[in-house]
Amino acid sequence: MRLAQIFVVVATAALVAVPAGATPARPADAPAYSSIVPGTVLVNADRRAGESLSGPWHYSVDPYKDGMADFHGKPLDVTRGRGSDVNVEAAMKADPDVFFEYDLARAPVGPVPSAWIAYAPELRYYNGLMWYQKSFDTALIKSGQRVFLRFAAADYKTMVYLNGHRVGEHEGGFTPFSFDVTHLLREKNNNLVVAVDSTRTPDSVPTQVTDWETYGGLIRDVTLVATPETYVDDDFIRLTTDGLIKADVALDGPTKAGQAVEVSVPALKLSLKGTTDADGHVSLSVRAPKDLKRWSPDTPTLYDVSVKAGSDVLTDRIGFRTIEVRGTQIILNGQPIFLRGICLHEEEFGPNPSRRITPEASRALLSEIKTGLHGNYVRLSHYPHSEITTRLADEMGLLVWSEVPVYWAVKFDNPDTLKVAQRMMAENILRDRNRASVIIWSVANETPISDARNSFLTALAREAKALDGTRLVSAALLTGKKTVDGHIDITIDDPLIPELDVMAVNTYNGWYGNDKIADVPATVWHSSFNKPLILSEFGAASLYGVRDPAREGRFTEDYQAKYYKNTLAMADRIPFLAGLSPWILKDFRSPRRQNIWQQGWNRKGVVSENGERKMAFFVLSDYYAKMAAKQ
Ligand code: GCB
Repeated sequence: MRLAQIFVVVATAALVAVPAGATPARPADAPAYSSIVPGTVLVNADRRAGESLSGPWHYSVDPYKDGMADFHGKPLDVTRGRGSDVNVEAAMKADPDVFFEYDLARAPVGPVPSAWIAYAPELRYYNGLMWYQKSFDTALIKSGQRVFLRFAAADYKTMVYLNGHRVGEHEGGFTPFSFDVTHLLREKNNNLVVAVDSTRTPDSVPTQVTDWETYGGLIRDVTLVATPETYVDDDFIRLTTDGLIKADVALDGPTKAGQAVEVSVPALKLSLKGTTDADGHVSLSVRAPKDLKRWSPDTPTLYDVSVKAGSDVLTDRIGFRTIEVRGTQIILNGQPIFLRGICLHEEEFGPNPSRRITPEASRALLSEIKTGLHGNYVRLSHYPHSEITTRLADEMGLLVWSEVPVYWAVKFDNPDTLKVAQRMMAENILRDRNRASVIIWSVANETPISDARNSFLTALAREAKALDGTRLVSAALLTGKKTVDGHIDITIDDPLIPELDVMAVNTYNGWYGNDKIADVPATVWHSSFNKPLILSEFGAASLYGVRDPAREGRFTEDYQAKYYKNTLAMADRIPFLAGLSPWILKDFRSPRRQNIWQQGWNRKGVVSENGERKMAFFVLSDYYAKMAAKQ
């Protein structure tokens, strides 16, 4: 893969008010997606100097989107309304004739990051537009320094106004975005207004119907990130299968061309040096030293790495490992590995989650997989999870499947929907390409086959490869089934498979459909592709503590445990199987699930929402422990 393919970016006016630099020329062979890759990557932003804007923010509901349009629906200039720099209280005191229908700086207060559903009982089911406001001082204004306003994620559409100026907007609920606000900041009393609209539409990604809670709001950290004027905007540092450590670096700023760059790994006595081209890019490589300790789940070695360019020094902790497929096997560092995993939604333990993923919350979830289940792998479904989680997976030694929310029936025939999905995928890959834990980029989940879907997903799969040729590409697929000679017979034949490195199938025989749970172990699987298969989902629901050993009825722990035993027995008979991620670690909120056992929760967790282990947990844990002992 060539750096030029990655970094051909356009700082579109829609995205940044103060463009991040001149637009580099687009080489003739650059793929068509390049124009929608965001202008500012700000790689590794969570390790840069800056100031946190997390903490208490004012919030104000706007279900009729009054701040966006007048009473006849004519669009409003928001910088003259809620996005203005007016102090409502002072203005009304100063002039008795003046009035406003809003007062963001005196609206109620809630914590950021957090979904707003936890702010007040009446917001529990609120989906729509929410205005946020925060006043802050900053010590970051210095000559020769740039300051970016970064959102680690906001769900779903975000419009940003600073000190009465429109800064930009972003669509997509799970990936980071940044704006250069150097020229808009003042030292005292900055007025930051952010409108977040959680409304899903038929054209959004995902659409209105999913099987999880829409956690609207500023769900991840908001920060001011400081960099020198010319800074390292992107780097991609990895071990390749031909034994090289490669580093691609892209600078942004007025002196990005002809700049000396040095990538060092002091513990390995490695120093890669070069000079950037006219676009601010440089590609470096060196043979990996013999004493390199490869990252793996058993030995999650991370090295301190620094990237120096001019006055910028960006540090990271990076693991080096290779991942590839050989026939029906997944190969980590040259050795076959079976993925002992489980799926995970981004939802913390507890009775009232609000997608508040702190390092402690993430560690609690991942520890249950790594230590509790003896796992080596997690499927972060169904959208990019917090960078806190992928960094922790690096540190703890868990392989990761990372996914974009092209879920069920998105508008495959809408080119704008494809652009949204492409941007999300690019933002996700550019954020996490340096995480050794991430081995699979997934482009979709359970999508209905059609020509439009096939070409939409083909475009995504090819882009994932173009952005990162070192990882595997997959998608969670569905299959048909037949009954042949009294057994369930499944053939994997999705037309997308030629585009994928790894086949993945969600299968629920014994839970959904008419098949008897007793017939599941004898299921025969066929594949005409010489590729590895992951069972990316299987699962059954139970309410923790509900037992029925005699009948083993639905929604009891006994049923779920039996389902796990039988499905794992089926898995044992699939010769091309390379991994498992049953559905799912923890019971999670889903408004679709409303029977007496569920009441707004999908109960397919092997632990309850509070972390109590169900019988199925122990079935899986024993199975993985035995497998780990053999590997
Ligand atoms: C699936 C979906 C997942 C659902 C799960 C279920 O196949 O991929 O998002 O939550 O089934 O519980 O039915």
